[in-house]
Amino acid sequence: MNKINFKKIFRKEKEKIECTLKNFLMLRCQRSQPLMLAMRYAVFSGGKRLRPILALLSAQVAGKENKDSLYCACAVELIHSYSLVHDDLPAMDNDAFRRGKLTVHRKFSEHNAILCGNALLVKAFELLSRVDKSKVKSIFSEITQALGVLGLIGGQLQDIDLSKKNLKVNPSTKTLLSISNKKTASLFKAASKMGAISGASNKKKIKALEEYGRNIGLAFQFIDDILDKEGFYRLLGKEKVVSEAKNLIEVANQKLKIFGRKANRLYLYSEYLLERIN
Ligand code: GRG
Repeated sequence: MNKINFKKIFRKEKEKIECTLKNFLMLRCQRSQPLMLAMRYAVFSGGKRLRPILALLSAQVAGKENKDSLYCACAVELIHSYSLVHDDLPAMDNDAFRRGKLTVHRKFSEHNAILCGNALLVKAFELLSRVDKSKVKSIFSEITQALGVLGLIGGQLQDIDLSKKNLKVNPSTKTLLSISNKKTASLFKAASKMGAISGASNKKKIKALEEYGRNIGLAFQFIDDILDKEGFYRLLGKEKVVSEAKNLIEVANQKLKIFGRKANRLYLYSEYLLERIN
């Protein structure tokens, strides 16, 4: 499979995700209310959809993609969108722009942004509640772990504490790793594991894809830091961070060995992430 094919695959997966999200966020009766507009603005403003694509590819590699895979993929993207809306708030990063556009609180006001984030999280769980009875429990368990104090919420708090202290001290690699594992890698890990659970019931396959997601998620953060000249980039310098990202991607790819050629799409996904810095 070559790069052109992968672009095609990527586009196809993205279309499925856009279509499901659009249908799901078409709240007919209240279409023009500021809250609904804010929710759609948050979700449809040019995100790359990396996490839901990972969920769908994981389902395909583990076994077979189905309706549940799409629910998991879209729920993860709604949660990602929620986390960005709240991350931008004045009490957090206080950002005016995201993806080149005004942040949700700047465009729709702060209270709408807070409620928009909350509503997106609730919507994500509404989608997940549609998953088949036999899988819904393990999927809920995975996503709640990823979001809790040992995941996104804990990582966000650690990050805020750090930025307050940062004027005086530089973070250690250990602290940055802990934040990145919680804030970023945990949602990638949840995406690949939930996708895998939706597509198969073989524990070994699910574990391998969970490990792939965790490593690729951390690699994504290293790469993001290089692009933004922040975090690991500032701490370790470009050369070291590129080399660490490559190592992590290598480790992630090793986890795919058990799938043989069926994992080709995920090898290309790994390559795609790395290409962002080339
Ligand atoms: C979700 C329960 C819950 C709590 C939220 C606010 C918060 C707690 C966490 C913040 C997490 C955060 C902002 C992590 C940053 C991760 C990151 C590098 C995002 C950028 O990802 P891309 O490049 O984004 O995939 P696009 O724009 O493509 O969607």
